[in-house]
Amino acid sequence: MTTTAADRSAVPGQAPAGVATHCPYCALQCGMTLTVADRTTGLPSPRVQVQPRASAAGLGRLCQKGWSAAELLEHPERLRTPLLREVPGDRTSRFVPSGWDEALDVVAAGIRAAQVAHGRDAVAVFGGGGLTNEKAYALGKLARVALRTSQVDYNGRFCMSSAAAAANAALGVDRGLPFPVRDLVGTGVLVLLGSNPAETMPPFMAHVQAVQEAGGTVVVVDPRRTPTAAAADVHVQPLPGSDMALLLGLLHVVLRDGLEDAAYVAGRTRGIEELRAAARRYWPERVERLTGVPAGEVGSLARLVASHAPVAGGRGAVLLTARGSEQHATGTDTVLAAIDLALVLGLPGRPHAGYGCLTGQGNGQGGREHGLKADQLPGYRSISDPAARAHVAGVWGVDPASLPGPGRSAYELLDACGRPDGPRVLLLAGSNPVVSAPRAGHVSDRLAALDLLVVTDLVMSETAAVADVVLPTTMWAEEDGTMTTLEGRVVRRRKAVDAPVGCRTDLQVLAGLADRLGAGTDFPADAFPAAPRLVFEELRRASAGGRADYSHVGWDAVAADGSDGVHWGSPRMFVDRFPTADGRAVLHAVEHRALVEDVDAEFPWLLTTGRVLAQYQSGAQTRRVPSLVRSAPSSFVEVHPVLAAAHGIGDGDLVRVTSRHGVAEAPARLTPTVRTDTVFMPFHWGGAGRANSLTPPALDPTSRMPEFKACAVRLERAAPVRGMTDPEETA
Ligand SMILES: Nc1nc2c(c(=O)[nH]1)N[C@H]1C(S)=C(S)[C@@H](COP(=O)(O)OP(=O)(O)OC[C@H]3O[C@@H](n4cnc5c(=O)[nH]c(N)nc54)[C@H](O)[C@@H]3O)O[C@H]1N2
Ligand SMILES: Nc1nc2c(c(=O)[nH]1)N[C@H]1C(S)=C(S)[C@@H](COP(=O)(O)OP(=O)(O)OC[C@H]3O[C@@H](n4cnc5c(=O)[nH]c(N)nc54)[C@H](O)[C@@H]3O)O[C@H]1N2
Ligand code: SF4
Ligand SMILES: [Mo]
Repeated sequence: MTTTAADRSAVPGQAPAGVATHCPYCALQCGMTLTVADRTTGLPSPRVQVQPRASAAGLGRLCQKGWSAAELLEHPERLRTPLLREVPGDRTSRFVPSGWDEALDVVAAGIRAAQVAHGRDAVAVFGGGGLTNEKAYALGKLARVALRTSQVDYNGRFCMSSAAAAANAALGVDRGLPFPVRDLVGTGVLVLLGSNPAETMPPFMAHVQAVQEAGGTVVVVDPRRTPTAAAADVHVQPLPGSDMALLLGLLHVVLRDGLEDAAYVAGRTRGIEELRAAARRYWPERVERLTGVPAGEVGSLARLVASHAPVAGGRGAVLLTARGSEQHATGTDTVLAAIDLALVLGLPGRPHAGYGCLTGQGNGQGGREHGLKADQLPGYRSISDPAARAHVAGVWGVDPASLPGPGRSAYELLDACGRPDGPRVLLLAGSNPVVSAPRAGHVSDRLAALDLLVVTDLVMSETAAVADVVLPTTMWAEEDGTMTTLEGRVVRRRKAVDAPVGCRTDLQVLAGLADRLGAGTDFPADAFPAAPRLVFEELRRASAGGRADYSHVGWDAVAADGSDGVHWGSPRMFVDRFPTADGRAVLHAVEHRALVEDVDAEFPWLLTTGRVLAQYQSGAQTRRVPSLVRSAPSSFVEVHPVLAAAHGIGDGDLVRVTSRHGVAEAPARLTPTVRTDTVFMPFHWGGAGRANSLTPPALDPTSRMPEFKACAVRLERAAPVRGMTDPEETA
């Protein structure tokens, strides 16, 4: 392990001045200072105290999740020892504690047996966008070098893959915000397409408010009147899954009325003629039929946004997408349409203007840059590109020909588990797909069909609970590393306290595994260091010259006192050119597509899903924090009173929601803020209230993003079954 100032000050029982780090949860990565209470003078709880610390994106604020993050460190349900099944191979038998050597030997033996019998791809790796850059890099490398499997992907596929695919195709690079977040202040109009930062990134609302205070207009496009929509100046409320038609309608009006930036379009883009032809077919009345947004609103929104474009003498317009518009089987084309609109109005590369995607997980950006995605190598390189393979193989000290090719995307990988041609062993770290994957009932069945499921986690997540081997890992305040924020800023995570004795860092776990797998293969014996700094230095070399190039980002610069991190690439991109072959951005003539599984007489309503403020993702962490559970104790179904009355459903009644893929039950929350034809469920809970029991497996053809945000359902009032309890519901 490397020793840093923070390490040295983290002596148990000694109170350091404070360790500068960042929140473990979302992509805003709000700054925090941790102080460790001196236990010799009593037992303050929690032992680690959190204080907000100024950072560019978080502005010295924290949300409820950040404030309470340290409560999990000493939680009684923290995993503190490796666990094996009492009867090996029998997942109905109970977990028994084991030593680390024994557990890692079992995993290595399982891997070897599967690969000997079924080939290299019989072992798969599934990671997460909450892992540090170093962990993401090492996990991707383990897959390619030690396991030599093509079967590796991660939950970022469920998150920003549509925005990533679109940005790469249109702009030549994929960085959530290609401009600093502070650029927002001063913009004339900010359009949030399917984003609810009031609940998902509360401190970000300070930036939104600053736009309004400087005289700018904020527009929210969301089927629900969320707290964000309520704070906006304009709320547009389309049907779930119809954003692309809405954007094509805006393009129609802009191009029809000659509001585009003709010089920018001519000088900096390609493809305007095809786009013009496509947009011509989306006149506002047609768009009204497809989206439910009145034709007049389509016209006025187009004129509002265009009036703030630089070509109209405006101060700038910013279009941001998030999961509401992206998590669809049409997600990539929807984002392409948003980028089309930004380009036609001449926004990207201009001050207070442009297109961006609000990333999600703590390291949602970095997670996809270092080779954890099925088709990518470090530096955001394509695994199919011979030059990229040669460069990375050189850094790894292996033969380029030994590197596998592209593998399956996240859902396809989970769906293939246990099938004759699919993975037999799955190593999973940083995700809880039993709760968070689409068609989760089916995904659980596939996991059950594996020969060996190995889960590394902090707590007994719903996925860990069905594993053969569970490995306990350290938490954010117990380790060093780097994370990359929504604006591409690489920031330092610092160790403040020692982990419980039985826990190991993910890097130590990977090093232990690689050690056991190394015999008889050609990768160097010291290829998997457990020290984050060494991994970071290697990651910089592996990324050098790639699309996401970290070679200029120094570990010490990121860690310098008072540093707010270092951007990879330039903070504001596209000023003079786009990183495409000819320097121009590419316009895409996209076409509206109906839902893959649309509503019909049997399933007449649309379910959309998302988040609440006090729970995070699959809830594995936040459902264990008492103050958060008090704020958000269980799953629910948001229903408009009109729709509820038609079904005889009252507020608080248990509702049964049925889709073509499963059933879920949760109490009704009656509210006029949701469309009358749409219901909403948060996805943070397992058990009966699991939203993903319902979601369809339809995937975007390009990004392989699942259709999380539009699912045909029917509703009924469920008679509460007497004595029905659901241990997972509040676990
Ligand atoms: N509290 C909390 N914060 C989080 C997280 C969390 O789990 N909890 N997770 C983090 C992560 S990983 C992510 S990815 C981000 C996500 O952040 P957001 O994208 O803001 O979150 P969501 O709630 O998934 O979706 C946003 C909105 O999309 C709307 N929506 C649904 N369908 C559609 C549609 O078809 N079109 C449009 N325009 N809108 C639609 C929903 O009503 C919802 O209000 O949040 C991050 N922050
Ligand atoms: N219906 C529906 N489903 C969705 C979404 C939606 O909007 N609607 N959103 C999707 C999105 S955007 C996302 S990002 C996914 C997220 O869904 P998941 O991938 O399930 O995300 P988390 O709950 O963050 O899972 C992280 C797991 O890793 C553990 N963990 C945390 N830190 C570490 C670490 O450092 N090392 C290890 N080994 N483990 C760690 C946590 O305890 C937790 O069990 O859900 C997707 N699913
Ligand atoms: S907004 Fe995100 S990073 Fe900031 S405190 Fe909340 S969860 Fe943490
Ligand atoms: Mo996400």
